[in-house]
Amino acid sequence: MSIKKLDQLLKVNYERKVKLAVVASQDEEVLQAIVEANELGIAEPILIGNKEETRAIAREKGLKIDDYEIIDEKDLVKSAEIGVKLVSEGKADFIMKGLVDTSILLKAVLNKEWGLRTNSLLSHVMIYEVPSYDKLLYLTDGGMNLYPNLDDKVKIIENSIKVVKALGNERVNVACLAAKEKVNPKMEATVDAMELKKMYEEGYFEEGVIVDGPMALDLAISKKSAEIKGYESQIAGEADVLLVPTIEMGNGIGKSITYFANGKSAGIIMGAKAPIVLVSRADSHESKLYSIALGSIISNHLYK
Ligand code: COD
Repeated sequence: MSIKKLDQLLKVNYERKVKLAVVASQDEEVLQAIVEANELGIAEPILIGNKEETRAIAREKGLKIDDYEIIDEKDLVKSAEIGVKLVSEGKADFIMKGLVDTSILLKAVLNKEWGLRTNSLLSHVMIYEVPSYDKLLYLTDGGMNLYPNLDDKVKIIENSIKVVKALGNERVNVACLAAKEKVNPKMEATVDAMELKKMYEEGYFEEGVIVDGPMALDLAISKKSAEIKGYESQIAGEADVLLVPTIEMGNGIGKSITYFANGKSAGIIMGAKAPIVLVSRADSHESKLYSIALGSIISNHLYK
């Protein structure tokens, strides 16, 4: 099944109910999303955090968590370590951030002794459903890597391809974004995009993937704009992946989709030994649930 809308993530026939380690579970919105995900057969939680507070929130909100395993740990750094170790020891399939700073969780994930590093780069992929675009958009990396170089961008693209393919798509159109479509040596984004396109033309990326650029955002998502500007590309107006050159561009596009265009979203960190669900406090409850479902699909597909 190919996922074209985010609510389809909730209707997938999950092969197995994967185990989700939740770091710092004392968060109302996170608990709500987890309970719902569990009821839908998407993931079975193991909670790590302040047991008393977690139970109190659940009682107050009428959430049934009596059957859940809860590891009592009030210290946030230690909670992150326990969560990461549960995954590295194979006792959990993926991990989610609760009421803890992103950097605390990511530093635990990156720990050289017991973390979840691989030879790849960890990178963030955010999926957006936008009313004015008839495909899902995979924005990367607006969440983790600050100023990726060319090698990093190759790995960021590879991580995003895994997500697009896990959602049942064989073709992946990757648009390497910049501020313009002509290469300007003073604009690193344009130079890197040209190199990435060259790598694609030389057959570097896997089958079904097209990488093109540099292009501005309008050319990636609007055929009309490409026609008016006489921009020729097999993927103009039909991008799946939007590769951004900096975290600021990614963050700006993502927030614009959410706040100006009423977009829905789901996000995940790829490139580690297991998917990492990193939701922001401001994300809607729906978005948190979609992100858990995305993590579960990826666990089912890529980390069986
Ligand atoms: N993938 C694999 N290894 C990495 C990565 C990565 N993406 N980033 C760093 N590492 C490794 C480095 O090779 C090094 O060995 C170690 O981790 C520490 O690297 P530093 O010193 O560059 O990184 P830190 O510890 O200062 O911070 C790493 C973070 C992931 C926390 C940092 O990249 C970060 O703060 N990213 C932005 C998160 C953020 O604020 N997002 C905003 C929107 S939510």
